[in-house]
Amino acid sequence: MGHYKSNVRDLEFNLFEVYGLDAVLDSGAFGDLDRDTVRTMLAEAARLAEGPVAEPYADTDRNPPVFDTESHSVRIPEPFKRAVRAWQDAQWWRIAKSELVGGVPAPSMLNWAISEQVLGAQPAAYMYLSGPLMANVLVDIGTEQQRRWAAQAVERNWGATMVLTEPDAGSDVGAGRTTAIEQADGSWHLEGVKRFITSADSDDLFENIMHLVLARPRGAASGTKGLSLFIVPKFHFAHDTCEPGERNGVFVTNVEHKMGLKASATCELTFGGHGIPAVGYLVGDVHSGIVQMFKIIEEARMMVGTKAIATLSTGYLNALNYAKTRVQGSDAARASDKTAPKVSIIHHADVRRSLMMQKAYAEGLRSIYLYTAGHQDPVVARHISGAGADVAARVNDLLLPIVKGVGSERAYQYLTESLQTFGGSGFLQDYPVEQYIRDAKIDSLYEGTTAIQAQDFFFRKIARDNGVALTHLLGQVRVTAQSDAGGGRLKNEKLLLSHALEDVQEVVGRLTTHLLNAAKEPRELYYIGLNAVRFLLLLGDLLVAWRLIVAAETALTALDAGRESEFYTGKVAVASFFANSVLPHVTAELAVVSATDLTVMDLDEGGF
Ligand code: ST9
Ligand code: FAD
Repeated sequence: MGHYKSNVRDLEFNLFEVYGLDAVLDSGAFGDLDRDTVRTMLAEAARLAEGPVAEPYADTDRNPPVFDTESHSVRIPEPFKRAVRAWQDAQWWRIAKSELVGGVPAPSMLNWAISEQVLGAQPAAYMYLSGPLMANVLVDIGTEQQRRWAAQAVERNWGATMVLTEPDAGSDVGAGRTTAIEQADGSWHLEGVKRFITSADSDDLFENIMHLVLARPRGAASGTKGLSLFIVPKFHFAHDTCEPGERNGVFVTNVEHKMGLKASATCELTFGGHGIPAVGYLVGDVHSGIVQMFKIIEEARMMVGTKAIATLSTGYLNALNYAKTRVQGSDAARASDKTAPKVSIIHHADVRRSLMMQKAYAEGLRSIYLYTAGHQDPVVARHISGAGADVAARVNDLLLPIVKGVGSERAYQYLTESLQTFGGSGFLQDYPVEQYIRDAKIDSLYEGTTAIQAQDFFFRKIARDNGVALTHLLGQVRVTAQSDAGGGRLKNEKLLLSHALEDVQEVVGRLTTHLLNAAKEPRELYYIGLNAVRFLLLLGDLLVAWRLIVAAETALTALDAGRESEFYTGKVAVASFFANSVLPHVTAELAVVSATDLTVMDLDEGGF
């Protein structure tokens, strides 16, 4: 058995018992797909993820890909390549993709439920296998010819990258200096150096690689609005058959040495620096690079959040396993009795507290990413929250920074609790948790740091949306807080949820006032900057509590019907524990927001 522990039971619980996905499937919205088929798919994905895909996880960390300076290529260890191919051969990428690239109709929820498993077992494998995902986006944004290339790219097994970052353009993508020069035949030559590019070379995994690159045509405006998106292939290819030919002038010029996620090669990529032009093709024949790239970024942010949550889940399940078997000390209630039997550490109150927090975030955040995915299909969104297509899209946009920003921050924070459960053994490489922590740290950094997610959340997803999606979402939270589902047994939890909801709304009101005041006094924006991450995290806590309480309502119904008591009692207990021990902090966070002043903004740098 490898390191990865999936949680198919919880995935099924969410999909069918909480979200009632079978009702949508029964309506025929996704062809013949039915509940039994979905269950078989989840079980098969788990078998693969826990087995051959997870197998070389530690080995690839200790023996990561190596860069060959002479040939500008990356050599990937064979065991890892076998894991990648095992997942690739199962063809899970087809789920919920366009039929133009060989996809099959399915709910986005199912796609992400299956993806969670590879993202927990071997996240870098998912990233190397992004070719079909890129092709699926190209179907949306490409020209007719590029759509044909997209279909061929899948058929012919091409890899893909997303290429934005430069040494002086990280969060500030608009500062990018890579230049594009138009050629007489309509193609472009790119010149510049990009940094931190994931999978920019991948040994012999793929026939070719499509780099999707942001560059600035000569003379275009500064900032993100002046950027255009180009397809730059590793090998030139025949435009009708896609048969690869000569090497294009784009070369990997370095591979980074990293804290974690070492299986994923992070490359410096140089365009036109080796005497051969780096030929590119303008995507969609339009200069709309940042809008087009955000289609990919949205997909990637969902991936990063799900990866973090998947890692927390397997960290928790490994810790739980250990806590049941590690014997140390005796029951605190028998502390004075020196003859009391020794117990496993799960008997100790502090271990239980810690495990419950891990469970709460792992399961609450899973429910949130599935809810988000549910709003990526109008038919599913209507079923889950009554949202029409327009509101569903806005809710998805609103929740992406929660999945990505809160998912990554809480996963990293609570993976350290998973490690703590192992005591000193957790610090060793005998167990997977220390690697989980190293591999998950990147999730709060790439695809927009947490500060960027928090600003996106407030300025774009709330203020610019005029609060439409937030009102819909908080309306759903209010329905739960006010409903008598659970027959009064969740009364206290719902009262706490109600209070937290009011406090969150008060925070939104305060931040909005600062935004309005900023029209006259721009320094008012600092109040938002000082509180943006706090606000993102506290809204995340409200939503985790909400999803756990909804799960507890479902569990109580199942218990009343006399079903599977351990799983369901756990659901009720974790909702109660989280509401009681976390929701009161929302009030404290409101106090912090209210008391914010600009002292730290006025402080000279020397005072830090
Ligand atoms: C990275 C990769 O980190 C990590 C791992 C990837 C592994 C996969 C590799 C393989 C990929 C291959 C492809 C496969 C496809 C799928 C893959 C899945 C795995 N929503 O506010 P403004 C737009 S990559 C939508 O004025 P600034 C919008 O058009 C590096 N659109 O800001 C807007 O115009 P308007 C990731 C949005 O000051 C325009 O941008 N790097 C959104 O100009 C300008 O916006 C980052 O993520 C949105 N949320 O620019 C950079 N936001 O307003 C992080 C903006 O008129 N930095 N737009 O509509 C940021 O996000 C900055 O805030 C900024 C600022 C760049 C947007
Ligand atoms: P900076 O932007 O310099 O940020 C440094 C600090 O300042 C952060 O804490 C940040 O939150 C803060 N900060 C910056 N600006 C602001 C602001 N306006 N308000 C508040 N705080 C701010 N890029 C790609 O294009 N393609 C890839 O495939 C890719 N893969 C990657 C893989 C790895 C392993 C890594 C490490 C990076 C990858 N990246 C990739 C780049 C990644 O997206 C950037 O690292 C990220 O966007 C942050 O940019 P930066 O590192 O330059 O940090």
